[in-house]
Amino acid sequence: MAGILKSVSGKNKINLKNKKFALVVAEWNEEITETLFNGAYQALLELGAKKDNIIRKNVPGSFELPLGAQQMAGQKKIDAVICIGCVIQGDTPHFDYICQAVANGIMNVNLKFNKPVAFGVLTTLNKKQALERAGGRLGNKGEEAAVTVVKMLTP
Ligand code: DLZ
Repeated sequence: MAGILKSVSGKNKINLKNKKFALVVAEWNEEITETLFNGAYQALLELGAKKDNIIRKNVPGSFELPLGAQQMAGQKKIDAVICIGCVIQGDTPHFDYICQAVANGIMNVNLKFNKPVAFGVLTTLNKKQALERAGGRLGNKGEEAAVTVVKMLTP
């Protein structure tokens, strides 16, 4: 077990065999979000989750992540949700509206359902910054989001 995954090993490690996860993945900037998805998915498997207990739901863009997360978190069988997205700044204030709405929306889902819902959403100034955080020199933020929900499930 490497890197950040080590932070959930040790005597407090939770058994994930019967835990069910939903990954909600935005299709915008797909090259990036697929890498984040793979990071999160592999991390869950390495931490002990079963393939059959991980479901994926695609949404068009990051703005749709809170609704997708709500649809998943509202299901009794789902223990935790990981939202995956990538918003890259453009020439207009659109970026700020999307990022703020997505962050607030995802936080609301956490609190509404009392379940971990991770913010695995890159909000970057350019594509280079996004690539650095999607398997590049700054790691994979999808993997970190998976570790976050596992830590939150740990009693
Ligand atoms: C419209 C839009 C733009 C310009 N940029 C992004 C982006 O960088 N990342 C992302 O995830 N989604 C983007 N979107 C799409 C919005 O999230 C949303 O899907 C649309 O505004 C429709 O609600």
